Parts: sequence; structure tokens; C-alpha cells
Amino acid sequence: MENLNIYVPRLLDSREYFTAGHRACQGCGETVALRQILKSVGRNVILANATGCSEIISSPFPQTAWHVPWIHVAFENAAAVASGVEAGIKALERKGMLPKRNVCIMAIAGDGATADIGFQALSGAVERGHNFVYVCLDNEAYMNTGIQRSSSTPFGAMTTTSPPGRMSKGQKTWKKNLPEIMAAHDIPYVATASPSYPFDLVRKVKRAVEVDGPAYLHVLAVCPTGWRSGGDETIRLGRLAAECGVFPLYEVDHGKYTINLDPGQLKPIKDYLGIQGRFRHLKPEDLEYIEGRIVENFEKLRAKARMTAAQDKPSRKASKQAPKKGKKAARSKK
Ligand SMILES: Cc1ncc(C[n+]2csc(CCOP(=O)(O)OP(=O)(O)O)c2C)c(N)n1
Ligand code: SF4
Ligand SMILES: [Mg+2]
Repeated sequence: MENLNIYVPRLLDSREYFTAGHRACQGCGETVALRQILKSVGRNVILANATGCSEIISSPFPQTAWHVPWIHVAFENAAAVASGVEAGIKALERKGMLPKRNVCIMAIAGDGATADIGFQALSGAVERGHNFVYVCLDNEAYMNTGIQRSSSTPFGAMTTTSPPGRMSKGQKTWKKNLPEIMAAHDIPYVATASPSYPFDLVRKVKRAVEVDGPAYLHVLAVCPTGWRSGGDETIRLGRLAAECGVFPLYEVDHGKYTINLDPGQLKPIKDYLGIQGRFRHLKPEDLEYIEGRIVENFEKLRAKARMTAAQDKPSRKASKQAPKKGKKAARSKK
């Protein structure tokens, strides 16, 4: 937990690669995350950015907030485009048509683009073993188009397509567990992160860039507009999400689980849900149900961390994704 309670801006790259002047709402967590992610990865990157808030607010023609090579792609194909860029660069390097620069290939997409419409592209790209980093900015709904629910919307949340009323409590299903689904692909690196813990996020981005093969980062992006929360509560909400166990901070490095922030006794769930208007309609018994499932899920995570604690070798499939015979030594993304 050494990196979790510090924030010393001078320890980060002072250059800005995602700059001010974009059109995000006040207090937008996605933009805080993007700024930190790019400070961590630096200039040597090519980004494929699915449509969604991160793209819409940053690229109103003829302006751009991106100071790195950036491709705007469709809602569903960020992972496919990133894997094509990766394969293309590899081929050009092999033919001697491009100098070797170990460029990091990164896909950035929202939760709708990742958990729903773009999931097939993502699953295929990591299964093929492309050397790229996929970042999901999870604000827990289709925010850009007016707060429609996604499969990553938490149980009970109000959205425009999961309105609470006499017949409904809001979102009916439990939030899809994308980090675990990606870990089940047995890729070299999976991690959750939050811009409320900047140095933990920065370290995880560096690790994702460093490993050979696909890496997946699931980043919580607090959205004051969709969550009906104060713009000045964004960083606090990110911290509460981790402290209440709603969004555990952990990583799976070659199959080994590490919980980066385990508060022991989780904070009461009402501390987190109570300051978001999207949960205002929930009754005490609903909070009790949600809390019970959160505690249960955190226990499962602790069990995985205990079970894999002794594991320090790459898992079977992860090592299978290392370069094949005859290929040159592992190409790190940086
Ligand atoms: C095939 C297709 N369907 C629908 C859309 C409209 N659309 C653009 S962005 C978006 C929602 C994006 O949600 P998410 O990926 O969660 O990103 P967020 O805006 O929340 O950051 C939708 C529905 C589209 N561009 N393409
Ligand atoms: S709707 Fe939410 S995610 Fe989109 S720009 Fe506004 S605060 Fe950010
Ligand atoms: Mg979203």
C-alpha cells in the first residue's frame, strides 16, 4: 500500500500530453485519469480511442487535447484497430522499413465500448496475444449519449434506461465483472486503478506497458453528470469506492493476485452510495443487499490473493504468449 496515500505532483512528468481546454464536465474523472495515464506512458505511444466521452470532449474539429499520435475509431473496434497497428508496425520493422522504437500501442474506451459492443474485438485481440495495453474508462453507463445503462452499471443505479419507479429499483443486474473476465483470458497483466490514487495508477500503467503481450487496465472514472454527484466529490468518491470494497484496487500479474488496498474492515456502503443522486431512491434493505454482495466479492478476491501468493512464475497460457521459436527476443511496449 506504499503508493496509495501520496500525491506529490513533482514526482510525475511535468509535461502534459492530454491538455487543458477540452470540453469535459466540471470534475470529470475520465479526464483526470487520461492526464495521469499519458504522463505515465509518455510520448512514445499510439492511441486508438473509441467514441465516447473521452473522444467527444477532446477532439472538436479543428482542435485536439491530445499531444500524442491518436486515432479516433468507432464505438466497437478500439481493440481491433490497436491490434492492427501493432501487427503493422511489427511487419514494417521486420522488413526494415521502420526503425525499431518500441512504441506502446494503447486502446482507450469507455465501459459501454468495452463491456458491451466492443467486447468481441477485445476478447479476440488479447486471445491473439497482441502486445498492447487496453484501458477501459469505466464511468458505469453510456454517458456521452445521455446516461443509458451498460452492463457495467451497478445494481440499483438510476440511468435514463433503468429508471426507478413502482416496478423497478433502477439497474436490475449486478455489474459485469470485467477485470475478472479479462483475468480469465489468462493474459500477462490485468489491473484495476483509480485516478484518486495517482501513483498506484501510474505504476500500473508502467507495468502494463512493460509486460510482453496484452495488458488490461480497468480504471474507475467518476462521472458527476451521470452519477448526480458534486464535481468537487470526484476524488473522494474514487477513494470511497476502494475503501467500501465497491471497486477493489488489485492486480493480476501472470496469474498472481495482489490486493493493493485492503482496508481490513470495509467502510459502510452508504458512505459511498449516499453522496450520489443515482442511488437516492434505494431503501435500507437494498443497501443491505448490496453491502452483503460487496463483502462476499471482496472475500473471494482475498481468497484468490491467498491462493496465488506463492506463485511467481508466468501462468501456462501467459508463457505460451511469449515469442515463438525463432522470433526475436521479447519486445517490450516501450
Ligand atoms: C455502432 C454505434 N452505436 C451507437 C453509437 C452511439 N454512441 C456513441 S458513444 C456511445 C456511448 C459510449 O459509452 P461508453 O463507451 O461507456 O463511453 P462514455 O461516453 O460513457 O465515456 C454511443 C451509444 C455509435 N457511435 N456507434
Ligand atoms: S458526462 Fe461524465 S464522463 Fe462525460 S465528460 Fe461529463 S463528467 Fe466526464
Ligand atoms: Mg461509460
